[in-house]
Amino acid sequence: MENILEKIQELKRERQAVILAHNYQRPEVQDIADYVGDSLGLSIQAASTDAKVIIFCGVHFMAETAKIFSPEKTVLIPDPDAGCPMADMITGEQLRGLKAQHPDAQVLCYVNTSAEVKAECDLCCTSANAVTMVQEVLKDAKEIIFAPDQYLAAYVAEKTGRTFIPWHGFCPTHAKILPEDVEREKARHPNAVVLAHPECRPAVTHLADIVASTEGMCRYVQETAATEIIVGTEVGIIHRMRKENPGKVFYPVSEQAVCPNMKRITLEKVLWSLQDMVHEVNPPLEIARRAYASIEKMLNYRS
Ligand code: CIZ
Ligand code: SF4
Repeated sequence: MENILEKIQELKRERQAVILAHNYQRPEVQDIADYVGDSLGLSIQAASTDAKVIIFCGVHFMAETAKIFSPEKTVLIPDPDAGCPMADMITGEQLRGLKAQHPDAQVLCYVNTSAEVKAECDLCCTSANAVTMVQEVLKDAKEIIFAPDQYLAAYVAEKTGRTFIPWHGFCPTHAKILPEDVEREKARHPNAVVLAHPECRPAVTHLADIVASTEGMCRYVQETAATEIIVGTEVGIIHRMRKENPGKVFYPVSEQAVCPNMKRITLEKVLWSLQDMVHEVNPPLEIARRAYASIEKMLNYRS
């Protein structure tokens, strides 16, 4: 163990690399990272460093976003098969088909999409700013296509009173969280506050005290007076919450909420990635340029 950690640090210096870990990464991967956070925050943070190489410990679309923000840096993902099933539920071609059916609609896409899909959108949003984007940037839009997450779309529709032309994507990990899980944990821990991610089913978010993005959750748990918290998102985030809040107790709402793609990234793969300079993520320049245009419009509305 000691050995692999030392090797990673040594190679990181040699390559002038920065290591980013998403909030859902394995504890030991989070612990070697320079920054831990959500996909947009990490991509923005990495762009502001003078590193030559970014090692993105997360899923493919996140590494693409990092490359879109840092075209001059080499972006590597330690496992090229770490994809996001939700992002893969819509392709550029499918979105072009939907746009052809609704030529007057504005197209809002969640960050959990490929660069190719972002390039087809008018506007991108995160789970932290989706409500604001609809209320402010799209307030005059007559029709809005919202892809790919049907549950995030349902949550934003409830909050804003707007309806969307939906796409039927979802996150298989968050879909595993059921209302009975929330009821069970609430009964076990009656004083705990319940957090849920908006990728959860509406039947789950309706039972939560707070619905928030991963960064919103991390901020909330630091600020709240509550000392017991039931966490309704991917279990990996609990490592960071425990580290940042040693006096508080965290319970996963469901042990089933594990993203197998996030867990594909291991310390060994981080080491090999640095050693062999693999696996590069580099969307075509024209796609990256158009994807950036849809991301850029949300940068003033980050949370
Ligand atoms: O963009 C991210 O990092 C995701 C997918 C989740 C979140 O709520 O931060
Ligand atoms: Fe995709 Fe869900 Fe995994 Fe996030 S937790 S990367 S949305 S499958």
